[in-house]
Amino acid sequence: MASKILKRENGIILALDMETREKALEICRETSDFVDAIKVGYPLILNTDPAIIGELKQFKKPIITDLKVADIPFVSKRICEAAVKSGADYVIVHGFVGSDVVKACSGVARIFVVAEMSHAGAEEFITKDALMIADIAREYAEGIVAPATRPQRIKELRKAVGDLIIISPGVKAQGANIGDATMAGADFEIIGRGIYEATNPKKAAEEFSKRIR
Ligand code: O7M
Repeated sequence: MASKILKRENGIILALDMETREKALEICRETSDFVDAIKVGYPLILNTDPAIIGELKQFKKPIITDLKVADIPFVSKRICEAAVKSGADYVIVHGFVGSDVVKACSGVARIFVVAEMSHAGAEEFITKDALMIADIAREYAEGIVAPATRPQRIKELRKAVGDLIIISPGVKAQGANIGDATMAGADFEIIGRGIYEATNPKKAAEEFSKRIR
């Protein structure tokens, strides 16, 4: 695989799940010095335009499109191709759909695979298969998504994925403390509301990055 384009400086991936382009651009302007990548997903893309993906590139950070791709290989590949065409540097793909899907996506995009999720309901299904999903990721992906809300699981997943990148959501708004995921072995903490709903997003991002580092 070519060299990784996601580099750790601040240890934060900014999640943009707001509804307007203006708010997204404002938050990026205020905080981009303190984050290492920008993650954009359905709420912002569907409320604005897929062109928002390309527009976010002005902040000179890798753009991760969080499409949690989970379709048959043919369609999943098409989704990844469209994301890359729109300017995505990475696409997030689900692993529970199986290795053929992950493989198809990895042929056309740099991918992160969701190994395990941060919400309570994740324990009903995905948690029990997370280590097997991690094995698939090891073969095809640049990294995995693992839950900051369960640091012990990050430790286990770290053993399974070796030096793959671990990106970890669930911080602040979902209850995990800043730095917990990093201490457990994650490389980046994904933070959305903790930054974009803060009274002073710039100060919040700066403080969080200091604590993580
Ligand atoms: O910090 P928040 O809670 O406002 O936002 C968290 C972001 O991380 C949001 O964009 C979610 O879609 C994403 N996320 C989770 O919260 N939990 C997961 O298990 C997985 C993700 C994610 O990024 O998956 C790729």
